[in-house]
Parts: sequence; structure tokens; C-alpha cells
Amino acid sequence: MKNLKIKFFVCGDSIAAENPKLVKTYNELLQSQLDNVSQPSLLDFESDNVIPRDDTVTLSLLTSISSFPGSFIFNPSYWTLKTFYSTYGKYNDYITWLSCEHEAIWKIKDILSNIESENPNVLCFGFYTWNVDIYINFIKHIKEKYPHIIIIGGGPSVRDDYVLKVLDFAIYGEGEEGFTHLLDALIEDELNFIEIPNLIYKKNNQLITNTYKIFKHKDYPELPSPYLSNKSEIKKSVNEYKNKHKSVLPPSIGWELNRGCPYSCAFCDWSSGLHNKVSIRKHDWKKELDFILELKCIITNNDANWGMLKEDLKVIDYLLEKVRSSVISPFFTFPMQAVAWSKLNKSIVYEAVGKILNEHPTYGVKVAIQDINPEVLKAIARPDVPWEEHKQYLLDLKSKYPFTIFTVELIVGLPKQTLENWIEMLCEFDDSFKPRWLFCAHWQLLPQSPAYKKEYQEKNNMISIKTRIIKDGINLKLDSHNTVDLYKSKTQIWLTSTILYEDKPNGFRDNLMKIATGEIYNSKFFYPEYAEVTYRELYSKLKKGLDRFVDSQYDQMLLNKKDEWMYPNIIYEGTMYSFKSFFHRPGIITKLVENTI
Ligand code: B12
Ligand code: SF4
Repeated sequence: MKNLKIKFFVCGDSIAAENPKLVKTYNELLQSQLDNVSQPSLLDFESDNVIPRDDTVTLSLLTSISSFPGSFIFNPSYWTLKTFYSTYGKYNDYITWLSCEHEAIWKIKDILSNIESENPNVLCFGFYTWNVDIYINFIKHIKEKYPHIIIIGGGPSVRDDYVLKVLDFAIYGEGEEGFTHLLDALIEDELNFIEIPNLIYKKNNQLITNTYKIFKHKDYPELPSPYLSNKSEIKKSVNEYKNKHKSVLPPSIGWELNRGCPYSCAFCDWSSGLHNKVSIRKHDWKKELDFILELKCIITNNDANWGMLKEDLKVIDYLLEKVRSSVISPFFTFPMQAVAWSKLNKSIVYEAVGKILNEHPTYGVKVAIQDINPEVLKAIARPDVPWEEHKQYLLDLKSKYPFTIFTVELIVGLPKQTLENWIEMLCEFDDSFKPRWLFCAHWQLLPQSPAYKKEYQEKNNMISIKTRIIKDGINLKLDSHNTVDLYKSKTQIWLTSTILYEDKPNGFRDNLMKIATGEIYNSKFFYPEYAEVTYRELYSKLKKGLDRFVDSQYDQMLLNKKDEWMYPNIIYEGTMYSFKSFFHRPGIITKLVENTI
């Protein structure tokens, strides 16, 4: 029998990890707002997340932007897996659980010295698109110095080939059962892995993938709450985070009431696309919420369709009641954000939103729309009510609660999504419920999503390209051909992703136009001279300048394309900018209108 000393690295937030300066700036800004001092101009900051200056707007936006710099969400998977092992594992006495690292802000030398002092013999990593590169780099260095340490991976991105390469074991999809059996097998030291569900392991240099077993809460009635079973550890992690970052925004704790989603939107990799029943957790959620609020944290609801179940409304009522007597943060007077409201059941969803707004009029409402065109929605198997019906709910809310801010999530590059329809959609938003912020993101190809399959891509005429986004505002020397030394800039990579787009002339270029027009929509509000101008009018004024500018940028991107990598940044006057934030820079819209850019 073997003793295991296990250390977990879970999640990590790329925004905090890559951008400590930005987080500091936003902290100061939020503090100044609390102190009621006049704020610095946000337009001076180089970021993907520029916020407007007006107080009410800021408050409301904050509550709907979960990835706001300086906000942090604790991923609960370590507590979940540990609780499951402690209940159903065979050898608790053989395991030491070392403190879990929730952030990815680590220098390699610090990781190595941490390993030296804590001396784990098993390291566990949760892989998500935003930390894959960071964790692979960690593991390569760790393996070099400590080849005896067993490396186990899990999380939605664990099945990427280049992740599996660096791991000894991977648990795909839900982790509870597979992880528990794997630890038991490692303790028994018999190395018989055939029966372990959801496990991927190596045998004679071949990868073996065991069969998958879906996780159902009802099969484990004695399983205790992962939050209430780990109170002191959670408290310690939260306090360490608070002491270290002194963030004005309280951290948030990811909280699942149910797991799984009955739908299969083509872009989505929720529960690794493997859990399409909804399994409800039966723990005492009131006690869990009390505990999270006692820690002065807010709650991020992780359910795929929040507001779908009657129980969800009870949760909202409970929280409303709780915060009538004590508020966690002036920025989050209602302490729960939902990652994903239900796509159908809109009447229940908007009843819930209305209840919150009634008492917290600056609560921001995030609406995941992706696209409003029924043909596009059909091509991505997206369930939603027809747009006219959805719009009416939003208009009703808007007229009743004028202080709320709507933010809208849209995906760029969906099949059948033309540039013309995209512009029409933005005009439609502007003419109706006027969302204040559009999150427009290229379609990121996720490994377990339906669109990952070749047949899907062929049927919909989609192709993919690997992209590297360089950090914003980097000065790079241009040579006489107007290309940049991308090798030097390699250390400045902000994130990498595989983008999917329609294989047609101008397919990628039109998607750049969609991102640009989305960011121009967001920036328009900063220009008093365009306050009375509709988005449609503004677009017609700047279309010529924008077309020319995007064409020239696209030409540069093609010139700079190296091996399989595309760098979709903007290069302007010797500096590289993030494609999105460039359009927030002061005066850019005016230059586009004047066609002088
Ligand atoms: C909260 C959340 C966020 C938060 C916080 C993210 C953060 N940085 O911490 C916010 C809102 C900011 C966010 C943003 C994004 N998110 Co998000 N998010 C989630 C969400 C809803 C919950 C994650 C969670 O806590 N789940 C609860 C735990 C218990 O489940 P789990 O994570 O799946 O863990 C289980 C297993 O995976 C496994 N497991 C996990 N780790 C490990 C480790 C080991 C060793 C083992 C054995 C097992 C194991 O065991 C667990 C229990 O079964 C998930 C969807 C979901 N419900 O899972 C999407 C999800 C993780 N997000 C996703 C995406 C794509 C994004 C964005 C890129 C979206 C975008 N285009 O902007 C951004 C990027 C953010 C960033 N740069 O940091 C994808 C990730 C796909 C992927 N392959 O990584 C998911 C799966 C949703 C989806 N639509 O497909 N997100
Ligand atoms: S996007 Fe939302 S509704 Fe669609 S499959 Fe994913 S979790 Fe389900």
C-alpha cells in the first residue's frame, strides 16, 4: 500500500494571472468610486474591458460582467472531488490533501520551491481552455525535476492531445467516480485500471480510454455538501485570496445546484458534452448560501439553465430575504450572478430577474443571445424562443426597471451568419432594448463540442485556424515589409485558441468586421457627439473608413501568418493592440468617420 500526498491546481483565472497591472488599476478605480472621488477617465486604459464612467452604469455593468478584472471566481471542483473521495473512497487514512491552489499566478521557480517544501507525490490539474498552456508549461518543468510525481488531469479540456501527452492519467467528463477509483488503485499499488470509469491512461505508450459513466446525484444519497464539508479549507483559501489581492470586489464562489444540460448547442462543451440529463443536488442549499455569505463572498451560479426549475426561484427569494438585512458589497447588493439563464422558460426567467430588479434596480442582466437569426440558431442547434417574443420580455423589463443595464453575449462566425445580418442585428438591438455592452467573441472550437466533429464542419462548410493573441499595447518594430518580429513577441502571448469560421471568400475578414462593429457599438456611448445618432446612422458614416481599415489589417495578418498561427491583433503606428480594445481608444470612431485612420 502506498501513501498519497495530493496537491490540486484548479482553474486559475487568466485575467488576473496575465494582467496584475490592469487589476490594480481597476481596484483603484472601484475604490475611488466607493470614496466618492471623481474618477479617472477609463478611456485611457488599455484593456478588453473598458467600462463607462457613469456610476449607475458601472454598478450595473459590474454585476453582469463576471470576468471583470479584479473579480475572481473559485471553481468548486476540488472540494467536490475531495468530498466524494472522503465519502466513497476506501483509504482515507492513506491520503494527505495539501492546500489547493486556485490561481495560476505562479512563477515556475515558485512552483518548484513549493513542491520542494510540500513534497507531494500526486499533482492534480483542472484543465480549462484559459489555463491549458499555463498548466502544460508548469507540468513540463515539474516532470523534468521531479519525474516520480504522478500527474493527473481533469476538466473540460483534458482530452486535448497535447494535454494528454504530458499527463500520467486523465479523468474525462465528470470526475467524482473515476478519480476516486484511480486514487484507490494508486494506493493499492496494483496498477489495474481496466474497470475505472472515465479514465484515460497509457499502456505500452498507447492511450487507453475507458468507458464513460454519467454522474447522477441520486446514486449517492449519502454524499455530503462539498461546501459544508470543507468549511475551514474554503475559509482559508478565501482569506488568503483576500489578504493577497485586497480587491475591492469580493471573490465569488462557484455554486452548482444542478448539473448537466439537455441541449447540445454546436459550440458548447458543457460537462464535456457528456451529461445531457439534469441531475439535481439535494444538499441543504440554504446552509451553503449562508456559509458563502458569511465568508463575504458572492455566489456564481454554475447551472446551465438557471431559472429552469421552481427551486431556482426559491433560491432567489431566499437570497433577497437575506440581503434585506445585510449587504455583502456595494457593488453586488444582490449577491448572485448567473453564468447562464435558461434559454426556454423565459416567463420564469424574467419573473426571477424582475424580482431581483424590484429590490436591486442596478442589478445587471446578462442575456446570452449568440444570434437572433432563426437559420443561424438552427444550424447551431440552439434552443431559444423566437426573437420577437424574447425582445418583448426585454422591453418590458427595460420600461419597468430603467436603471438596469443589459449586456448581450454574441458569437462571431456562426454558420449562415452574414455580415449584413449581423449589422442588422446590432441595429435591431439599438432600436429596441439598447443593451449597453456586447460581448462579441470569435467561435472558439472546444474539443468536446458537437462542432468538433469533422462531419459538422463539413456539413456547415466550416474551417478552423489557430490564433495567438498578443497582449495589448506592445511596441514592436516593423520591418520594411510592415511585418513584425513575432518570435520576439512570443513571450507576450495573451491567449491561444482555435477559431472556427465559414469557409467562404472574406469569411475571416467579415468576422473581424463583426468584432469591430460590436466594439464600436460599445464605444459609441463615449462620444457625446454621437449620443443622438442611431447605430445605423453611425455605421453608415464610418462604413467606408472601417472597411478600408479592416482590409488593411487583414492583409497584415495574412502577411504575419507564420506556420499554422494567425495573429489577429491590430498593428497601428508601430504598436500591437488587441483587436477589440483598439476600438475603445480615444478618437478612433471619429477617425473612422473621417476616413483618416
Ligand atoms: C464559472 C464558469 C466561468 C466563470 C469563471 C471562469 C474562471 N476563470 O474561473 C466565467 C464566467 C468568468 C467563465 C468564463 C469563460 N468560460 Co466558463 N464556465 C464556467 C462554468 C459555468 C462553471 C465551471 C465550474 O465551476 N463547474 C463546476 C465543476 C464542479 O464542474 P467542472 O468544472 O466540470 O469539474 C468537474 C470535471 O470537469 C472534473 N474535473 C475538473 N477539474 C478536475 C481536475 C482533476 C484532477 C480531475 C480528476 C477531475 C477534474 O471533475 C469535476 C466534478 O465532476 C462552466 C460550465 C460548467 N457548468 O461546468 C463554464 C466553462 C468552464 N466555461 C467555458 C468557456 C469556453 C469560457 C470562456 C472561454 C467563454 C468565452 N468565450 O469568453 C470564458 C473564459 C474565462 C477566462 N478567461 O478565464 C467552457 C470551457 C470549455 C473548455 N474546454 O475549457 C465551459 C465548460 C462552458 C461551455 N460552454 O462549454 N466561465
Ligand atoms: S450553450 Fe447552454 S444551453 Fe447550449 S448546450 Fe451549452 S449549456 Fe446547454
